Amino acid sequence: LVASMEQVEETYIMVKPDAVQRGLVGEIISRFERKGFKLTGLKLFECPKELAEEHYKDLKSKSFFPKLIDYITSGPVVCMAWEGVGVVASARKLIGSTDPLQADPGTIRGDLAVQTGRNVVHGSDSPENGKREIALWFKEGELCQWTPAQAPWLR
Ligand code: FUP
Repeated sequence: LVASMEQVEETYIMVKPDAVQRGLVGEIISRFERKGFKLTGLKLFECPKELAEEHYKDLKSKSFFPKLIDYITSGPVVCMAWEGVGVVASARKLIGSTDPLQADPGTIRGDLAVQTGRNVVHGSDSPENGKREIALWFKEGELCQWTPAQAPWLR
């Protein structure tokens, strides 16, 4: 009842190229699926340089920006949109700290990565950025608004 009064949010989650190459796509998707969020968009995608630069535009002045763009465009990524109450902050918790060596065990980065520049997954940092990034990475028609069936065997 309390949850139903709270705001349903959406977040953009991306499996980065290193994780695709390492065969971690299923492992990473399953973390969000098992938590109980709703998947509304999913695609394997080769990111153009211009899109990577737009996605990370707030980091343009950073010294690591060119390397970050090279990394994100180095191979296919898996783009996802997830929906749920509190999904933005919760997904960030599931993902863990930006530096995988600081990320807690049990988080995606804590369990699966060692380098900040190869930190396997992205998650939006605010509901506003969730909306912005989903609009940036997905075309209209690629997203599915669906209501999970109330499976009688679970009740
Ligand atoms: P996060 O929100 O955890 O993805 O972290 P940021 O938005 O601060 O950084 C975005 C990406 O930039 C990180 F995933 C990896 C890269 N980065 C570096 O390569 N070096 C840094 O010092 C910080 C970030």
